[in-house]
Amino acid sequence: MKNHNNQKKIALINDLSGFGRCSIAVELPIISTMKVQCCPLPTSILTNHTGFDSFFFDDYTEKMPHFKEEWEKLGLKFNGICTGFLGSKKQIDLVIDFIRCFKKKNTCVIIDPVMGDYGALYPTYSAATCKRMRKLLPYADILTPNLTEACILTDTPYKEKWKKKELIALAGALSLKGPKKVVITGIPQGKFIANLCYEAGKEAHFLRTFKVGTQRSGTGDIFCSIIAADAVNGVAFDASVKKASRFVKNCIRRSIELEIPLTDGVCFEELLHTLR
Ligand code: PXL
Repeated sequence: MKNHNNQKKIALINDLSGFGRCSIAVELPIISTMKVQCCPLPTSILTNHTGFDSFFFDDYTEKMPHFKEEWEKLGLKFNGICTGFLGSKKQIDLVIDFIRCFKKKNTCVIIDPVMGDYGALYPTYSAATCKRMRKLLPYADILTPNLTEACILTDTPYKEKWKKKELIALAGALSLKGPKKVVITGIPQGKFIANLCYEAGKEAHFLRTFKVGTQRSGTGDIFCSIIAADAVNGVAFDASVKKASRFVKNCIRRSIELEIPLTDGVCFEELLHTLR
């Protein structure tokens, strides 16, 4: 019988940046390629992401409740809810509202607590927004912070060098706040980049890939969208983390070949077919 819910779908709550390959602009094609219907709910619209010297930012907070109302009328059911860049405290409260409305027994909530990188906050994030972000953690099934975000969320001072034990404790502290699965991304370990894969009740482990080039914008969003699509497709968490890190690494490699500026993210379009 025809039904809006015959195919797996993810509600994607994130910004739409016209240039710079991040958030919805990368997550939508990836989730679609992985055979999951993607329903975007924009939090803001930007000409280009905030890593450029200049950008125009249009806040979408006031329009966000319409999505919840109309999608409820349509009777939409989501297998996944995936959140990313949020512009204000009010937006975080609206996201909580949305999750409360649409999270059912089989809905996986994936929260990418986008707040900063390299020990610093993104320019649109205030200390108050970061504090409010912690309120989202109890609703998360999967959390995908980078090292900077993991520190902010646990009130841990950021530093460059970490012992494995300290990182596992950091992931454990995050997991205690809600998410059963946590992956701390982009941990520099000499020639490698590691992701710490933590599942409550299981032994934590580090998955390492050779570092290629420097970190680029949007790679966290690519990573998170693969984790989200895999989660609703029932792929094991560590296999999914491996797939996501390998894909990001290959995208960075191709971007170096094509001499893509760091601000412009990665040319994932060239490799999208490998996710099929
Ligand atoms: O990739 C994270 C991200 C998402 N959205 C916007 C950003 C950034 C990082 O700079 O500026 C608008």
